Amino acid sequence: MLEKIREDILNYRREETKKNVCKALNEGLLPSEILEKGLLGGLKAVIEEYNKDEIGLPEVVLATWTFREGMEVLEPFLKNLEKAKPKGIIVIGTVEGDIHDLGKNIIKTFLTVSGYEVYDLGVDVSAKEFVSKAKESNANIVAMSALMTTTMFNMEKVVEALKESGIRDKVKIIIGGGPTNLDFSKRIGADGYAREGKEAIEVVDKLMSEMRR
Ligand code: B12
Repeated sequence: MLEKIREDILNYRREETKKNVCKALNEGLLPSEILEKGLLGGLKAVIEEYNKDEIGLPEVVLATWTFREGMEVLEPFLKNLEKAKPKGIIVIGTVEGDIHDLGKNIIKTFLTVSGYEVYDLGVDVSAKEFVSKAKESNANIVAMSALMTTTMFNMEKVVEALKESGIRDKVKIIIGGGPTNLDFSKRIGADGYAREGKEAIEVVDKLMSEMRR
């Protein structure tokens, strides 16, 4: 069944994806397994095809729509795993000028499933919006995504805006996305960086425990 879902994404079969995610859930497969081996497995294979120039951006868009429809079916089941008091509050978004959100949405899902309350500001989020939501929600963590070399520098604007608003010492900042790395996170004054979902949970857990000290 997981292989079928992977194939559905690779062939942009939206209805089949939804049906097969339901079937997999009915068969008792773990939601986390359906996410990692089925939906994400398919998406990663599509990105590989794109990187090898075997398909173009329109096909990637079709695959991302298919992935999203599968996620819509799966997400409530992932969330049901964790109902306890949240481990912390996170504000997440893709920075200004950037509309890539697949990676950000995956990180949001991982953090939600691991027990955090996550407020998603969406894409093309200004520094002002990050600051105002962080204040309003009493956030512990601000998480930013950027997929382009042209937009990654807007992350630094958010760090500066958090400083100017006086709440920099109340929040930890984690960043991620294609062109970013640990060095860059340090250079712009963020507190952490992660390459993917599991690592993001580890880094955020560590930042939370540093804050409690
Ligand atoms: C899919 C895609 C699109 C889709 C986006 C759909 C969507 N809803 O997101 C569409 C077709 C809309 C698109 C548009 C554009 N794109 Co585009 N796109 C891609 C592509 C092929 C894949 C990105 C992706 O979704 N990967 C899959 C996800 C799951 O991985 P990810 O995003 O990397 O996320 C993981 C990690 O990075 C990390 N992570 C991500 N965010 C965060 C946040 C935190 C806090 C943490 C801890 C971790 C983390 O964890 C994630 C999960 O593992 C990349 C090429 C590539 N190979 O990456 C180009 C790419 C990013 N796009 C690019 C470009 C140029 C564009 C356009 C300008 C194209 C155009 N000419 O119009 C527009 C951008 C418009 C804008 N203003 O943003 C360039 C950027 C080049 C650069 N300057 O750096 C790339 C690199 C392609 C290329 N080689 O030229 N794109």
